[in-house]
Amino acid sequence: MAKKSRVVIIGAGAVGSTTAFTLLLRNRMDELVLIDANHKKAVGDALDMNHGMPFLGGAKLWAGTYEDCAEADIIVITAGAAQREGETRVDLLKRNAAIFDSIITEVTKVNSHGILLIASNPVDIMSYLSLKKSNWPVNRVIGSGTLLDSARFRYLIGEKLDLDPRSVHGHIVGEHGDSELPLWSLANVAGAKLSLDEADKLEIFENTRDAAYQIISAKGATYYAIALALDRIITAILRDEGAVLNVSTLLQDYHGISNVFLGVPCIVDRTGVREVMDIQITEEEKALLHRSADKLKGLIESIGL
Ligand code: 6V0
Repeated sequence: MAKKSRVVIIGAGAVGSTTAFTLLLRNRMDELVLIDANHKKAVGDALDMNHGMPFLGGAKLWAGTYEDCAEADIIVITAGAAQREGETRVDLLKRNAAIFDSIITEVTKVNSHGILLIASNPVDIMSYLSLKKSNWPVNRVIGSGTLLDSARFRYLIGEKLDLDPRSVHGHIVGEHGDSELPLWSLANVAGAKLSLDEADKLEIFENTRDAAYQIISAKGATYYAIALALDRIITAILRDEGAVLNVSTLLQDYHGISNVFLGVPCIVDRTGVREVMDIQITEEEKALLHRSADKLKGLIESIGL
């Protein structure tokens, strides 16, 4: 009998439970496990979603424990404190670093073959911490990176040009956060440059970069689009797609940047990040990418990682 595919989500809060529901709706795996420090919440979510099983695709779902990570193909970490209104992602760092330390210890006690997919913020640093703590190969520790930001960017460009965002190609790279940058030099529709002036570009980028602040100020948290972005990465892994996605990975000699996780276009398949794409960027974009890398390196150093 073929091995069952299993995804474990650690942190059944807004992001974790919405991701679980998205995966179930799209019938992505055979088994889905929810783990949360608040076990009662995970039990409640599992019950609620299980009651929809007659309308879904046949996956098994339960609220579990770390023992369930042993058979997991992908362990998604969405645990931690959510960004508070006015709080930068970086302010979250110290609160989430301690939580991660214990989660990675528990996961690696029982699993050494899976893929860690990190979404908790600041995601690039949490991914770096997960790599160091797990000691797993670099390709198997992935951050959601700037995939969500790139989706927001494509949506906003599409809105401005009255085009379907799926027809818009565009990349946000760097930190998932304030120092991220748009690669305007690569943005296109069917290979054609975008007809946007500098004011349009600035407005689109600022609304992309500040989207999380806008949503958090309106309703306290963001979870639908990130759940879809996580679903996209999970699908690329489980189906061995070789999809190009802007995930966060440990860069080595990437436009002169090493030893830091940043969101850049990567090829994602069953092995995790199979390859970092070798893309041409302008000198100005390179300088901004270095600035983003330097910011994250400074933070990593400041907490003694
Ligand atoms: P939430 O709704 O507060 O959920 C967090 C969950 O984690 C709660 O259910 C907690 O009980 C649980 N938790 C806390 N500590 C532990 C632990 N040690 N073990 C297991 N579970 C634990 O937060 P929300 O779901 O809104 O956000 C979760 C994380 O995702 C935050 O760090 C957000 O900043 C981050 N996001 C990342 C995005 C991205 O693009 N990468 C996008 C949106 C949110």
